Amino acid sequence: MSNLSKYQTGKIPTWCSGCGNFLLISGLQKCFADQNIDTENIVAVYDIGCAGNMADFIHAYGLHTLHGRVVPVAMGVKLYNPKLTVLCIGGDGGIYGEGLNHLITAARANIDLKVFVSNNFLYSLTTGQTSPTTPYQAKTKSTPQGSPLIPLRAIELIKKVNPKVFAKTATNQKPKELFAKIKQAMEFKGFALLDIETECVAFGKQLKQ
Ligand SMILES: Cc1ncc(C[n+]2csc(CCOP(=O)(O)OP(=O)(O)O)c2C)c(N)n1
Ligand code: SF4
Ligand SMILES: [Mg+2]
Repeated sequence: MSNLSKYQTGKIPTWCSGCGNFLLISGLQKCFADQNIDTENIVAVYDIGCAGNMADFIHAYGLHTLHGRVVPVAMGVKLYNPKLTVLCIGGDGGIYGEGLNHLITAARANIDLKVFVSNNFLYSLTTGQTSPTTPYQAKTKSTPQGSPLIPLRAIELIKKVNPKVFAKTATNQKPKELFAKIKQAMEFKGFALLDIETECVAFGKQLKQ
């Protein structure tokens, strides 16, 4: 078994061909392999949504939680056993929408969680409704005349909440840089949020109309 395949379940991901989540999972598995983390010491906590479906594809301990509740569940795991490497994986809808208060709480307390947000600017699993990061006036299934809201700038918000934490943006357009930032987030001692901007190939086109 190669060092990398140790972190793979062998299940074929159900994401659309070209989905940015393929790059995120590859970056995470490569980072686990480079750091040679034992699968039994990783607990990945997943939100609900396309990104959250990564639960089936990473071989480690995993908890597939409720929409927006990934951070408090992960906090509980980390506080109970601080030796574990605890990750949160989810989308912009779950982590910046229903779960935003939890994200702020974890950042304020600088809980040592690694939060990876697959930010596709939409609720994708539910077929393309507006999320907190949908660009102003962009059309979505739930805002056919354009989103009337100013998008949330999560990285700026989290930095204001606690300037000591790691909070950075990455993009799927630059895979090498993305992999480097995943590594930085994983190595950071304390709360880390990596916002990964990505295009949903199934529903993202409507944002550009
Ligand atoms: C409490 C709760 N609210 C709403 C839903 C319905 N729901 C499932 S996935 C989803 C949107 C997911 O969007 P996001 O978190 O951005 O993930 P993506 O699918 O875009 O990766 C919603 C609203 C749910 N399952 N549970
Ligand atoms: S709907 Fe979008 S986010 Fe979901 S799997 Fe397809 S491309 Fe990825
Ligand atoms: Mg989303």
